[in-house]
Amino acid sequence: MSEERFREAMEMAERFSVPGRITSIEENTVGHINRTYILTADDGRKYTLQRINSAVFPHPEDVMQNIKAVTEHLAEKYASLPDGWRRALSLMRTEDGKCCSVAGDGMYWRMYRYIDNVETFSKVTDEDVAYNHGNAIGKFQKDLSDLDASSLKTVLPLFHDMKTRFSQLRKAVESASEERLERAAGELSFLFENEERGCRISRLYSEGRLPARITHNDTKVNNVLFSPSGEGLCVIDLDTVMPGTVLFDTGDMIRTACNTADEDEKDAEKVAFSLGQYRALRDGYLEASSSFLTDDESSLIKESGRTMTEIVAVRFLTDYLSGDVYFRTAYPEHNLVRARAQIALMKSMDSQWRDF
Ligand code: GN1
Ligand code: MG
Repeated sequence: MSEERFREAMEMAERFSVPGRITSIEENTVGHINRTYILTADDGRKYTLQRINSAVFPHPEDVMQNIKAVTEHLAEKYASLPDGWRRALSLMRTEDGKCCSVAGDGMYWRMYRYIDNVETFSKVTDEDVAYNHGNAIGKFQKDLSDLDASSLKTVLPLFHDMKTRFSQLRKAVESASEERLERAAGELSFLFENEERGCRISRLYSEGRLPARITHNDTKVNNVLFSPSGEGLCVIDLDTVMPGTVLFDTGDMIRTACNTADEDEKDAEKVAFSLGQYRALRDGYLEASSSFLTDDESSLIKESGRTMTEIVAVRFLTDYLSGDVYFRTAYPEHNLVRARAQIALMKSMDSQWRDF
């Protein structure tokens, strides 16, 4: 980490009220959007400090309002459990009692209590992990089902609207370099062939034919903290919590928990959709959610996995064609590799579609 980043993070950390003195700061680069630091204080306590990416979230105050509402609701629910504080993120307050602090450059920063002694996964190769992932997402939705969805802000309008994502892809095609267009030609034609089918779920939602509930919208497996015994303990990364259809969440968990390779696997042949993990994930999810799901919602779970894999492929490819302006990348072809891996996953789903 650069000296400048260290100093900036330390200055922001000091604005939050914590019992000890911060003695170490490490950068965590797992997420694609925000800047994240893990802090340790001299009393051994740890914290997560984050700078919200305002290019992605133009209204960080709305993001924070949603996160405050959701974390407080969950904290109240889990208050009587001995490990209740480990089951929901908790926001630290600034010296003047606020949930975030605005830096001199206008960027919003927030701090969470760090939940330690947990396991996280970037890919899943085990059915028990898949079951527990599904169960954690179902429980998250269920525990928020008594909070009024309309009380939350729509922080990113049309975030999972496939039609919108395809129009962004078309725009990116218009302004892309010849070289990138050429490299992405095969992926582009596959995605355009699958446009109509991919639009189905978001169309049903926008027409009001699927209920609006509180959804997470980024349920990938590395956004779940698992206890050492394997239980899905806490769902993190709450930036995109807002009203949506539960199918956005089922889809994204299927996309990540049933892929036996990493999201950015370079060798597309290694990407495979695991039916066993799918069944386990679905069972874990339904165990927690079947009491509130409608028949329409349940019957579209399988399709949601394909749809959310497609939407992420469209978004990675759009970013590749736009010159990598949205997702953090580690090398020039990273977004293309990511899009290819998602398409390989869709193809693996299709080859087993009748067996789901
Ligand atoms: C981004 O921030 P991170 O890495 O958890 C993205 C998600 C994508 C995901 C793909 C706000 O999530 O929508 O599904 O990358 N978040 C935003 O890995 O765009
Ligand atoms: Mg996220």
